[in-house]
Parts: sequence; structure tokens; C-alpha cells
Amino acid sequence: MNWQSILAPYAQVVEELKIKLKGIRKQFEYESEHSPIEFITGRVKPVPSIIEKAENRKILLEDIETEIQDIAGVRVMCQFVDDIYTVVEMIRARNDLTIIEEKDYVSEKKESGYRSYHLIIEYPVETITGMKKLLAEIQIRTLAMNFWATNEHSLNYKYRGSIPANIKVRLQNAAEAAFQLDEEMSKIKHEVQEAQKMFHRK
Ligand code: 0O2
Repeated sequence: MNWQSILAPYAQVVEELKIKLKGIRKQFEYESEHSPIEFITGRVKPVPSIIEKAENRKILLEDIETEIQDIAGVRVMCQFVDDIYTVVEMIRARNDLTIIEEKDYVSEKKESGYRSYHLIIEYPVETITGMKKLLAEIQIRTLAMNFWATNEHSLNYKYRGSIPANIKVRLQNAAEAAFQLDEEMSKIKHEVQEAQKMFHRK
């Protein structure tokens, strides 16, 4: 399999999505308004991870492009939980991509404690052989959700996918603590905004 030529258009998708989402942030900055986007990262799934996922899910290598939806992955980090839904709305309103699937793990956390909003999109990309519609995954989460997911992901890697039961419980508790921090920050923001409104009225 010529992985380089298969993955090149996916790298293009990641770069284009990053530029477009960064554009949203810049526009909010120019307007001196709060940006729902704090920062963006992106990656093309490494070949060993693609092969591992295909093997685990009994996906034939010729089907990976249709069956593995996150070969191109972009992550959007937000300050507040509300911002996640603002970003989702902004992406829904775009004409340069099509949303195929939405998974709201923000309001329905996963058993591990994981929270994030996932969008599977179809994105048209121009290649040297013409236009191709490729799948990509956009994960939208707060900074606290990202902190938790990053640490949990590396622990999972360390324990090769089977984290001991007691550590799992502690991670679930840590995920809850991270979410409470998000909620407290949202309350503080709301109270400050209300106070500012009262101040301006006076
Ligand atoms: P990596 O290394 O991050 O790329 P799918 O995997 O999309 O075919 P699934 O499992 O239903 O099907 O998708 P889901 O649950 O939406 O998860 C896809 C991605 O979300 C994962 O990709 C992770 O990035 C992230 N994710 C989901 N659950 C967890 C979790 O419990 N902890 C952490 N840290 N991340 C999670 P990959 O391919 O697993 O891994």
C-alpha cells in the first residue's frame, strides 16, 4: 500500500480545516469579541494506528477510507462549555463541508468519563487527480476536557488499553472534577457579565 499517496490528501484536509477554523478566531479578535475558539490542533492518524484500528474492527485495508472516519482529525479547544455549542452551530452553518454524524459526549459522557463533541464531516479537497470527498473528524472540547483526555489517553497507551480498575475509577472522578471546574468557570463568567450590564445601566 502506498500510504504516502493515500494520506497526502488527508494532510491537505487537516491543514485547510485548521486555517478555516483559525480564521474564525481571528475574525472574533478583529471585532474585539470573545472567541468561542481558544486554539486548534490537527493531525493525520499515524499509519500504525490506522492498521491497528483496521485490525481491531476487522476492516479490510481497501475499506479504510470509508470505514475509518478519523484519518484526518482536527481538535477545537474552547474556554467555556457554551462555546462548544457555538462552534458546532457555526460549523453546521458552513457551505464548504457536510456533517455526516454528530456525537454529543459533552451532555452524555462516555463510560470512561470522556467528554467532547464530535462531528464527522465530508470535506471536498482538490487533489492532482481531481476533487475528492474525504471524511474527517472534528472534536470540540473545553480546555479542562482536553487536559483530562490528554492524560487519560497517555495512561491508556501506557497500560496498553487496559487501565487497572482502581485507576479507572479515579479517572472517572477526575473527569467529573474537570467538568465541575468548567461549570464553575461558566457561572463566574455569567455573574461577571451580569455585573457589567448593571454597571453600564447605572
Ligand atoms: P486517537 O489516538 O485519539 O486517534 P470511531 O473510533 O470513530 O470509529 P467510536 O469509537 O465510536 O468510533 O468513536 P468515538 O467514541 O467517537 O471516539 C473516537 C475518538 O474520540 C478516539 O479516537 C479518541 O480520540 C476520542 N475518544 C473517545 N473516547 C475516548 C476516551 O475514553 N478517552 C480519550 N482520551 N479519548 C477518547 P481513537 O482512534 O480512539 O484514538
